[in-house]
Amino acid sequence: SKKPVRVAVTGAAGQIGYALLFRIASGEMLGKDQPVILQLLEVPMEKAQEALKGVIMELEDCAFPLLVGIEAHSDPMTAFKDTDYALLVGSRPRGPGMERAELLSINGAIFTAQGKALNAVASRDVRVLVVGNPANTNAYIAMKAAPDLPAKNFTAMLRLDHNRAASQIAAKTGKPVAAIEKLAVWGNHSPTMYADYRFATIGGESVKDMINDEAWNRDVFLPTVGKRGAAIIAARGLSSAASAANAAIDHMRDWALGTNGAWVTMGIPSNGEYGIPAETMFGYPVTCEGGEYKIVEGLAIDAFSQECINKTLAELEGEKDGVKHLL
Ligand code: NAX
Repeated sequence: SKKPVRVAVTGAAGQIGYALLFRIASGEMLGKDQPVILQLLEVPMEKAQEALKGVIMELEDCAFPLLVGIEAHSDPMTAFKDTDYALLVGSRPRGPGMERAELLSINGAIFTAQGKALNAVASRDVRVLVVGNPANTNAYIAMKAAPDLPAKNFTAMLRLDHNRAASQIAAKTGKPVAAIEKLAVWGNHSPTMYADYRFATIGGESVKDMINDEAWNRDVFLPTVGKRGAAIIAARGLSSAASAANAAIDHMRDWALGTNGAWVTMGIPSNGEYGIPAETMFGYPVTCEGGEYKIVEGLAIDAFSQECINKTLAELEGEKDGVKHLL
């Protein structure tokens, strides 16, 4: 049988953690033959640590055959020890009346500390996914704080946007969601992201031709996908959790086990592809194979798409600017 791998999850007692940990432990992320050790991080506050204990009791009570170890931590320097995968879910969400600069600086401190800890103690090959918002900029901060680790191993979650877009297209075309190929989401995990179905196909047929409605793309599809998080908060009174956890599982599973040629979206550090400045943590269409992702290159960018990409890039550059004093 396979050697266990270490999976660190931060914010483990939160909403997304509760929807995520049981699926990692059951083998949905890394495969039904891959034993895992969970290294769970929460803030040191007693309430959070108590809640984490409760989650661990439930994990134990599932008696998952693949779950061969569970650890509770309050310090990233121990939580990330030798970890092979790190899912950075915990962050400080924007509170009422909180200024953007304040949000960026609180999270800047969290992700600088976590990046440094990964740099110091994680596996040299650790694969990192940042879910906590602002996800792209938090991933960028962690990457910059971990100079001894490969920058390409730091990623941000755009997969929820990708899955939301796929689901809207399935509803519009009346086709099964699993039949949609070659979808892309560019940019920041925020309402500025650009979900792009110009290259998408269903059964070899162009989705753009099937829909054939530019006004729907601009006035319905993009705003629906962009504002989906807010719509869920309005309906549920809480932000998306199960769908976010599901997207995190999809992101890590595809990265680790491959996509067989299928396109998925990952937030990854740019090497200048599509004119995005190097190191920008940007959503790109990728394929994965052998534990590595590869950007889908050579796609034509028309004027409308360029405008959308410029807008989401400008937002990311603004966030980057807001944290540069921390790096
Ligand atoms: P919760 O508030 O339910 O849970 C967050 C947990 O993180 C809390 O238990 C908190 O104690 C812990 N935490 C905070 N700072 C920490 C730190 N420095 N180290 C360890 N743990 C820490 O939030 P939840 O609904 O689980 O959402 C978590 C994050 O995901 C939020 O930032 C949220 O904005 C973000 N999201 C990102 C999405 C994406 O697509 N990238 C979508 C869903 C979600 O909104």
